[in-house]
Amino acid sequence: SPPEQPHRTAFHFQPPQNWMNDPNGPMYYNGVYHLFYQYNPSGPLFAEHMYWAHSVSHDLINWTPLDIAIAPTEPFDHISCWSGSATILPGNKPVMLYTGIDSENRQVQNLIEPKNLSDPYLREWVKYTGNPVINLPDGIQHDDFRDPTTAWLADDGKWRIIVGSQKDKKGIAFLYQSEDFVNWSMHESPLHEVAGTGIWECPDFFPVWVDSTNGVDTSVMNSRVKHVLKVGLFDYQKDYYMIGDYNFVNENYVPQNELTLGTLRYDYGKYYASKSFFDPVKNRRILLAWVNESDSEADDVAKGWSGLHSFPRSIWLDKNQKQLVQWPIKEIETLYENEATVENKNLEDGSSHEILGITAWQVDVKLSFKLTNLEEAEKLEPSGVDPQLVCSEMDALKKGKFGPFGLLALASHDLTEQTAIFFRVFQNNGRYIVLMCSDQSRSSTRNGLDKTTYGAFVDIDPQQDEISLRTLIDHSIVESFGGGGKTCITARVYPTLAIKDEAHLFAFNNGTESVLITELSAWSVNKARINTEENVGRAN
Ligand code: DQQ
Repeated sequence: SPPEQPHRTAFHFQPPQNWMNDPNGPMYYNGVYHLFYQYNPSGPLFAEHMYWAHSVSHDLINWTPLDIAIAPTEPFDHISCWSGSATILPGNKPVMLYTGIDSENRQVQNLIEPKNLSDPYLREWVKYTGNPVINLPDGIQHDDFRDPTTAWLADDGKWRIIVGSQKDKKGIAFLYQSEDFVNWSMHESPLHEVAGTGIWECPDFFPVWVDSTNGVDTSVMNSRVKHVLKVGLFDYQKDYYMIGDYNFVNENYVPQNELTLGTLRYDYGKYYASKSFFDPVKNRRILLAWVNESDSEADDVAKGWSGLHSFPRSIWLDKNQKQLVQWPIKEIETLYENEATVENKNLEDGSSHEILGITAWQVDVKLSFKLTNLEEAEKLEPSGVDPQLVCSEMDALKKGKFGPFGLLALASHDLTEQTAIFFRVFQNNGRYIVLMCSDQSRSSTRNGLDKTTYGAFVDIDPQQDEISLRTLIDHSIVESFGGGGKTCITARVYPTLAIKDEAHLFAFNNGTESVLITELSAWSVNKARINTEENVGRAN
């Protein structure tokens, strides 16, 4: 029988085996969600020759694997087929742009289209014979030009895309225009560039409503939207974003926040190469990302696989218009089994409350904390403070006044193993500062794992609002959403004791001030059918 795989997941997307990284070309087309992904069919590590694997779904939860969609076969993608994006052209015609590494080792942009639009699963994809449609620009290094976005169409009839690049460590989003999707010309100035940030990977550019949590189709441009530019910083393996105003007439993008390493990230844990798409069925924008392993390459070889995707999230602009908000898509509820609830439970100094009646290693838990006596909070001057550093110096065992309080996920019965997701509340000049941490330092008795602690501030006022936390726990991934999705932290953990029935879930308070859990709900999450063999037939 095959070896036990306690760290494969139950409801997070992954292939049956081998290496996976970026989500590619997600789209909804004629009743079906499509997800492609960077895949090495020959093993569990990243390789020189990358492919696009392909899965389809009717609900974004259960996925059916199909044949490889793009393989390195032609001079324009001879070495590798890297990331790219889908665009639905007028007449309901999906196409993809992706990066090929050509036979001379240059990164170029290629076009593909479905072979047969009447195949409901779009199994076969045909490479345009005139590829590449975009060549490496002059003065750019051969390996610094990749990851075309979904295109947007303006009133002047021209499509636009951006492509990630760099020159002398200046990160660049090159802007291209086309009237026919085949002939592309570079606009004289990039959409945006920031010195010192290194190459920008997997850029994403999309509108968000200023007054609604609904999604916006990528080509919408009017005074009710702002535009998000997300870039993956290769040097840091982190996704950063800006919110700003875009005017297609002069191709001007003015972010209201400049990209700095301190802020604004989609997720302050492990979360990279994300891509969003507009879901016209439920009128929302959905965000997917690659979450890589925290164990070693030798571990990945032993497991035979590497890489997960985050659980799909809806993404929208916060009502303060200063940041985005993310929340797991509601389809997760179709996997809910039994519910456990707690109401008005006071957690005194040093106490914990075990959440019973659920499967603690496969669970979705939401809770809210109410704090009183806030004037007693410790002082913290936040400017110049690195929240991640505060979280690692003041870990889950370090007593404070308000906090640490939160959840102990994937905990062994004696808490030898635990992943602590918690808050601390400080004050400074009459305002309160909420810190959110995900502490992996005790997540496994095993050595040789990356157990970095993550942390970020949550922009909420604990005097007005309760402090909420939602965490999705799935064997080796812990995705946490603080303040209703204002601050997100994803971690990978490899417990050895806290697996299966031996995994426990607690709410805890290690601060001297007591905190009140006003409400808590937790649901066991059933296993989804994700790329499993028994699911293959379902597409036929
Ligand atoms: N992964 C792809 C590239 C992209 C990078 C290669 C981001 O296209 O820049 O697998 O993780």
